[in-house]
Amino acid sequence: MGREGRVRRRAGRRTNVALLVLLVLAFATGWAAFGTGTTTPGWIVTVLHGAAGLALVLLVPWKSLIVRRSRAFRSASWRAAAGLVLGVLVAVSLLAGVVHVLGGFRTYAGLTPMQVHVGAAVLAVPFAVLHVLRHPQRPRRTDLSRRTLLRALWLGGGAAAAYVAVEGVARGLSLPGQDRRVTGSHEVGSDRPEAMPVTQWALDAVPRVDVAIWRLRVEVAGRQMAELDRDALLAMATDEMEAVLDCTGGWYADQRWRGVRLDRLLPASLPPDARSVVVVSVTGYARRLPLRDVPFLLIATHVADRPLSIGHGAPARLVAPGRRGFWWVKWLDRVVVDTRPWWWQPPFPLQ
Ligand code: HEM
Ligand SMILES: Nc1nc2c(c(=O)[nH]1)N[C@H]1C(S)=C(S)[C@@H](COP(=O)(O)O)O[C@H]1N2
Ligand SMILES: [Mo]
Repeated sequence: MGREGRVRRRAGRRTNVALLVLLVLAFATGWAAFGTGTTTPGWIVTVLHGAAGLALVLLVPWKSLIVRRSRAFRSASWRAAAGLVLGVLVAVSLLAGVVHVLGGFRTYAGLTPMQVHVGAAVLAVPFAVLHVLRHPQRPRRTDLSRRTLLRALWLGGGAAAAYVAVEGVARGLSLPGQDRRVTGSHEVGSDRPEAMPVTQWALDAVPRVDVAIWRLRVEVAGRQMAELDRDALLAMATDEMEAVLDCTGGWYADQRWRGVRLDRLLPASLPPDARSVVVVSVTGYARRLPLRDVPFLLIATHVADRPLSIGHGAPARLVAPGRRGFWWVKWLDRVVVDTRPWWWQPPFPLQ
């Protein structure tokens, strides 16, 4: 291999490594953005996510050189096909991300851009793993040169410029994107709960609840402390709070909720080793929250002064101000205080 070939190989390796770093960063910050409002601070994660994702586009000219020179690509082997699928999935995800940002919360042929965005990204994972295993890029000491650092800075600058450009398009054309929250969500149905989407996390479905036999049970350290039927709960439902329901599906709504503050249903003094509270739905869907959240939690029976609809969680749902929608458990069955830490659960629901 001549000098020219070596230089080309090195340039190719750097492009591939940069692409991999950006992909991993985009994937990780995407999930972190889903936690925003609970475990990650404000806009940093979503901006980093958008910039990392958009930076992929800047590397397309270099990547297409590598692809055109590749032997697998020239001989049209199945390995090239797998690489192509990866490229297409990443492109679809990226495009859907931008459509979500600019176009707002709506469906196209039954799917929201956010569903396509996350779906394509998750589908891309096995192809990305396969691709990296097939084409390992061994780092060389020369990769850590000043010139590489300079190129990384250029890429970072380009990513920032691309992000600002998308924001500029949103503002310049007054697209929905200009008003989205730091989580990336668009406003839908504030103060009009009937216009608010009915959303389940993944596999859950709106259940049938027979209010005549429905009870809300409260347990502390294995002992049942209270059991309320709907009338008993309604008689206590005098606490109000305004809170934003922000779904990772890409929309949010600001509502006035009414119900019973959770701390009114719990004994005044809890066991000293109590650490968390599990909020369980009649469907089995559940989230565990730290005990320090209790003073802010509402067991809601009403929204915008009207009883909750079944879709929105009747007879009662959790309102967890500041937390993303997937914590707002609907169709409550029981509330259980125990000694496990709140993080003793998958970071996102599985149901
Ligand atoms: C292949 C991996 C991914 C790529 C390349 C990617 C890329 C992008 C891009 C380019 C945008 C538009 C950014 C903008 O214009 O401001 C975006 C937005 C977004 N993505 Fe991803 N993404 C990926 C995976 C994910 C995953 C796995 C999630 C969540 C689990 C996610 C959640 C989001 C969210 C919430 C937004 C909206 C952010 C905002 O409005 O600023 N992404 N993504
Ligand atoms: N039991 C149960 N509660 C749930 C969910 C679910 O799938 N099952 N989805 C959560 C999610 S992801 C969101 S965004 C909100 C949506 O509330 P809404 O349907 O009233 O808009 O409910 C939360 N509570
Ligand atoms: Mo959600």
